[in-house]
Amino acid sequence: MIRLAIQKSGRLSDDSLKLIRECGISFISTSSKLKTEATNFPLEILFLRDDDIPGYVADGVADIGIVGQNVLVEEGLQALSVKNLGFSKCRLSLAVSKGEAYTDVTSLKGKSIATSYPNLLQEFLTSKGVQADIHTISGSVEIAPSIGLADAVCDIVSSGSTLISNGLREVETVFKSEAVLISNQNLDAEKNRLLQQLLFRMEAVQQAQK
Ligand code: PRT
Ligand code: ZN
Repeated sequence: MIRLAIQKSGRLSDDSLKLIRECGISFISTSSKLKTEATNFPLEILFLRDDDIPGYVADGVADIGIVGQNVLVEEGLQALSVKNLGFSKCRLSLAVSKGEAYTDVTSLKGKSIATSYPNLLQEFLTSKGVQADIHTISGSVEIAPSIGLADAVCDIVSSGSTLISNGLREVETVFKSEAVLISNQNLDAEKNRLLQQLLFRMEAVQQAQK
């Protein structure tokens, strides 16, 4: 039996469940359940918060998982990555107030930036040689400039409409992300065989969609 961790409820959930089903795996999922067992493959599915998935896979609580690269890399666990899955695409971007002057990334020198991704942001700023003040907050990052908490934000963007509705202008892409399959690095032979079977089926699903 191999244990897969997926997001319980959020932007990764539907496409994660869809991918497993497209791999020919049947299971009963109810929104209240925290785990379920497949009926036609030796697979157990755990439903977790996305932020917890990389850590649980690293620790072996789950054998494999599906998570956004943004969360995986922020947590410093990119070594667990096995396969890009092509859904939940988004980007981590820097944005400033609509009226704020901005020429390039050096405009952020000495400014305060609110984000839930301090590590990815710090790495980006360091690579550009820019020193800024990073304020780590866990949610509602987009309102930080309008309430005077920060000069700029660094947050996840997909359509861009959330930034616009908060009077913000996207100025730099910090990181591009999509969903990724991750694996514990010490799987036993049996679990590794099951992972290879799943990967084979996922390849076939992706080929069929091309
Ligand atoms: O409860 P749990 O902790 O499990 O979920 P969560 O609320 O932390 O995550 P969730 O479900 O919002 O996102 C899960 C993953 O989906 C993220 O880690 C990304 O990899 C990916 N993803 C794809 C997104 C988006 N698109 C997205 N648009 N994650 C967040 N957003 C948010 C963003 O934070 C902002 O508030 O949507 C808003 C912007 O959207 P647009 O379309 O207005 O630009
Ligand atoms: Zn989360």
